[in-house]
Amino acid sequence: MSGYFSDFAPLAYDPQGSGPGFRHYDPNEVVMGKRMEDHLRFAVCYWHSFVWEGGDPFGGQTFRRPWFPGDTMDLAKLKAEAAFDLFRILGVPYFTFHDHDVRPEGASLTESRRRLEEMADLFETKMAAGGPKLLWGTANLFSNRRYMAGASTNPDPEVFAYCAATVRACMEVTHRLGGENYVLWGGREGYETLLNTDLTQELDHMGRFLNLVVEHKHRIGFKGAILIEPKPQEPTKHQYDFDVATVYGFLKRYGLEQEVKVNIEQGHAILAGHSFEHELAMANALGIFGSIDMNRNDQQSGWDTDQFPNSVPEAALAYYEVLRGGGFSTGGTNFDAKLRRQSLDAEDLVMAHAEAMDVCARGLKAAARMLEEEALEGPRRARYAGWAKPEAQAMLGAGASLASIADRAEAEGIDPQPASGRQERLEAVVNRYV
Ligand code: XUL
Ligand code: CO
Repeated sequence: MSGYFSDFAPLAYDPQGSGPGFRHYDPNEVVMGKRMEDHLRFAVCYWHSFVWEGGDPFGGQTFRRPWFPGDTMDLAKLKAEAAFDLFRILGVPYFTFHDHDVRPEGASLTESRRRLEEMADLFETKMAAGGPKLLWGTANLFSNRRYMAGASTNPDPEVFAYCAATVRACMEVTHRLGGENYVLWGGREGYETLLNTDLTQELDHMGRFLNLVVEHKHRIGFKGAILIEPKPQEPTKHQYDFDVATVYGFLKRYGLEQEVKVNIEQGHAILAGHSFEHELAMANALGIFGSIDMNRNDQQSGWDTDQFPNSVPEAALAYYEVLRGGGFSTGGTNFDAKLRRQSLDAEDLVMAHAEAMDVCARGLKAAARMLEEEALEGPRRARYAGWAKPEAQAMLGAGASLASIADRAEAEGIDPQPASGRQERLEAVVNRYV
């Protein structure tokens, strides 16, 4: 126990209460035949909650935490105590971390690995004593200046090798801790200017690196999913993992579409000019849906603001796509979310998560009702009903050709009649549920 959250007992489902607790998230409530906890699979991230100091481009640290600056192993252990205290108070089933969040970097690669392993020993004890499980681990290949020009896409091959050592250490610790996924977010995998960039070479290096990661996964017997997290820009001007469709094209090109899935973040979808539900639906359509980072952007800022989810309609449309695709398997709902820099207190950390969990619970329940009552699926099916007819199916079959279809169309003198898409009425249907 760190003492940092000593004002808080574990939060309970307390629908009528006014103190700290959940108003809508009851982990045991059964929704579409499954406990809510098992649907949502909440995870708290280590980095924004325990590492971020509250800085912005105009000013530095606003938060004061007893474990800052976290640059010794003793402070890293104090931070871990606080992190596991918060996990216990929230009752979340999972957490997520970067290597960089949990241990100070050592003087050499070997020392960095040993420090990570030492922290994993502590995590193992805490996890065995009823702590949360690991949703995913990941390596920070973007903060240190060595990654300034890229990680696996760096023009310097020594950086590629450094990344291999870092990712191996982090994958192996993730495996040891029973992690259910391993995430790669290409924070510096992109370019600032085409004037100095060999795009072809950088993409090939990234494809090779990801193949090496997948090979290593199989070599060590890691059964979790490897996930890429798309983002269009920030920190680089153009990131290679721009959005779900771009990642799919990349995976196909490097023969990895059966091996790698995506971790989709709401804020990254917004930056890419998409809605969150678009990215989720696209991943389901392409068969690469893995997990979600449930943090939104300010719609006006054009920047990755990583806010806690606070809109029930947005959450409902997101979980609608998750449920429509069959729900999470190895994935879950990770709050890659940070407090606003004026939210200084331990209470802010606790309640931001608790209220976000309530928003997700409301969204999930609304989504489940829309699905169960076929509020959208009925009209959707009706819209495509013509495709159930044998002559329609025949056009998609191997026996059809453009000419055979054209001949039939002319012979029958077909004259298609447009039907209403009923968009406003469907929007009104959604509003009845949220
Ligand atoms: C950055 C981001 C990362 C990844 C993990 O925008 O989302 O925190 O989730 O590296
Ligand atoms: Co993220």
